Amino acid sequence: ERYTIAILGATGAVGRRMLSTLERRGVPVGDVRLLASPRSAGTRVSFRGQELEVEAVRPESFDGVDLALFSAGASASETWAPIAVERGAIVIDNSSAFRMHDDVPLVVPEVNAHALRQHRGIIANPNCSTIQLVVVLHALREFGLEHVTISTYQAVSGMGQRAIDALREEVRRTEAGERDVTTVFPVVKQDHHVPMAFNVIPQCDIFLENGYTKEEMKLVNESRKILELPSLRVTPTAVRVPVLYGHAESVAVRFREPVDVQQVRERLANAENVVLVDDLAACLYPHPRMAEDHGETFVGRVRQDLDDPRSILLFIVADNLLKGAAWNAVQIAEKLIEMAG
Ligand code: A2P
Ligand code: 11C
Repeated sequence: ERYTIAILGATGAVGRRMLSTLERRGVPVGDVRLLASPRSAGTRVSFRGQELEVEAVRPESFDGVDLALFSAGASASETWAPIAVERGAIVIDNSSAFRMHDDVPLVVPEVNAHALRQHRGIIANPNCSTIQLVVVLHALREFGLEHVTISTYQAVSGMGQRAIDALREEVRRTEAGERDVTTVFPVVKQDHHVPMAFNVIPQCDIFLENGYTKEEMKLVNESRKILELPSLRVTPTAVRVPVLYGHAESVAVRFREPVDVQQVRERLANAENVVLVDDLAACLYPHPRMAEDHGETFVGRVRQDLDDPRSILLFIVADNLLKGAAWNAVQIAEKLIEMAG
């Protein structure tokens, strides 16, 4: 059997990778429909040696579609997901629109593939910084997770294609001698902009009333839902850095009992789709350029807290557009196909 697949947001940073990931993987793809806004209708994109044309999304776009992968932002998902489901498609949604809904599974296949059985047409793909965190936490859950303290170093591609272009422009203009170069950071739609080139910005997405950013609260709430640990303590700080691809995270995990660092390393070395890179003699540790174009989550700098035998420090890196978005969505599609077969 071949599946008809639609990609909404096909011209975006994640949408393009959804298509290239489908191309590389063994998903039995029949017809592919590339959908976006009227702005980019007519754009040509190649898939398995063919030129496909991007269409402006309309309700009929979803007729006959088996799986619809969405990555066009939360408001497009709110509009189009119910229509796609009504027309018979299963939606795998990369936006934040439905993630915290009780009847929507929020899935990282290595962690909670079982939740897929409960879906009612929509499955949510988690936030990028959350996915790579829970892949690693899940591997260590047998030690008793109690408290996770995390600081992120997030690539600009998390904000979409426009931010990738904007960082390159800021670098060019700064190198040309312009001062105070700003474009779209930290939030495109916000009036106040801060230079991103040669800088670090402790704001990802908008601030909420509690003084945390939306990105920080996604780390808290989505991790609890995926791990099914509603009272897990998570203390987040999300930071944007001038990196194009790959989010990094400095994480301290406190367990319920004292843990042995060697046992932690062994668990990580054997965890599904985790690569332990931790050879200090060779100065080997994960970094974003290492993770670029890979589907795995990389972890290193594994060490014991200096004073607390219950805490372990880690450095976690993954390609935010792949494991953080497109690849995780395609993994969900593969699981659904496997479950149907
Ligand atoms: P378009 O190229 O027509 O603007 P990114 O995350 O890289 O910014 O990409 C966002 C993707 O979502 C693009 O493919 C964009 O298409 C698409 N998109 C944004 N808003 C809508 C919308 N209202 N309806 C359909 N597609 C949308
Ligand atoms: C970022 N994590 O790096 C964001 C992008 O909820 O899917 C993804 C936002 C989301 O800016």
